[in-house]
Amino acid sequence: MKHLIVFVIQVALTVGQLIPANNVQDCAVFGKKWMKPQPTDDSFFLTPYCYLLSGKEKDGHSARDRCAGKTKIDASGVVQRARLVEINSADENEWIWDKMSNSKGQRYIGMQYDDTTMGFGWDSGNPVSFANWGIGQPDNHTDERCVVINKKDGKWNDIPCEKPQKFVCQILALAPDAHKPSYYYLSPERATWDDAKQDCISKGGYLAELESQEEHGFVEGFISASSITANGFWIGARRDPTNRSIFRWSHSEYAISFENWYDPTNEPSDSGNNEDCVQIFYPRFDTHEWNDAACSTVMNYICERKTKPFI
Ligand SMILES: *[C@@H]1O[C@H](CO)[C@@H](O)[C@H](O)[C@H]1NC(C)=O
Ligand SMILES: *[C@@H]1O[C@H](CO)[C@@H](O)[C@H](O)[C@H]1NC(C)=O
Ligand SMILES: [Ca+2]
Ligand SMILES: [Ca+2]
Repeated sequence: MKHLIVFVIQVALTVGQLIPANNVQDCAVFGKKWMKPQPTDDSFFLTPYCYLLSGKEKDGHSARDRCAGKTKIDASGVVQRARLVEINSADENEWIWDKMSNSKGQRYIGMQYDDTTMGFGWDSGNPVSFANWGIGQPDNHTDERCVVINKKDGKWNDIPCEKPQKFVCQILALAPDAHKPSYYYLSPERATWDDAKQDCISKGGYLAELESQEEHGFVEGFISASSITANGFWIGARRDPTNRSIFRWSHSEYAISFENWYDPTNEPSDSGNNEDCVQIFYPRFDTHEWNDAACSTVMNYICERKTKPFI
């Protein structure tokens, strides 16, 4: 009987870890039309953003400006700025498309043609990790540099930016604490992913959650400047045991949205169906990109915290 109780408690804790951290603000703070995915939605997914489906039509550039004009100053004085939506997963696409069923027309998203890269890119500069073009698109049919999501099928199409359309904005909706600058710690010692996670917690932090190109770049600089010679650094991403194709940050419990895989055609490779944890490769491959590796591997790690620098 005693064993049974212990077993039940362990199951409860495991499930508890999969519940998203409740640090997304009520989207109503941005205005009454802002919304976020609800667990009751057919296409619920985890996201740190609130979304707005515009009522008005604007040309592509004005739509971008309209989103960027929607700002909010959080409690720590950081200005949050909305943007045309950046769609990073099939789940996010599905949810937005589903919300579009209540109104007419296709809608601009935050993607346009970039002459430098000669391809379509996100306004943020984030890598395009997900795309959902309709058949034969983008076709540049009549000088088409802006991108819409279709109402009919949720697919994307390039269209002329001059065309007035409705649009979708998004804004980061993490509680103010999430916008405080982070401090990082590169461990000189090596540990399994679980022990590394525990050590970060004991230091008042958590295994690093690298959530943007900007944050990643900062940490890469930190690694390059350090004298630690390591084969890799654990970070806080790990496969969700209920769906191993999803990686979650262990502290915030969000599914990762920014990702930075080493050779994305091969990684994450899940070799031996046993690669649940994520490392930054360094310096063996002279890169700071990500690889999935067995969590029992012993390596260096990176902790992050908001309160004060690690000493
Ligand atoms: C798209 O079409 C316009 C003219 O219709 C042309 O000037 C432009 O170079 C084309 N862009 C690409 C990427 O082919
Ligand atoms: C797991 O997640 C992926 C990516 O979101 C999704 O495509 C797939 O259907 C999910 N699988 C299950 C069994 O839920
Ligand atoms: Ca087109
Ligand atoms: Ca791998």
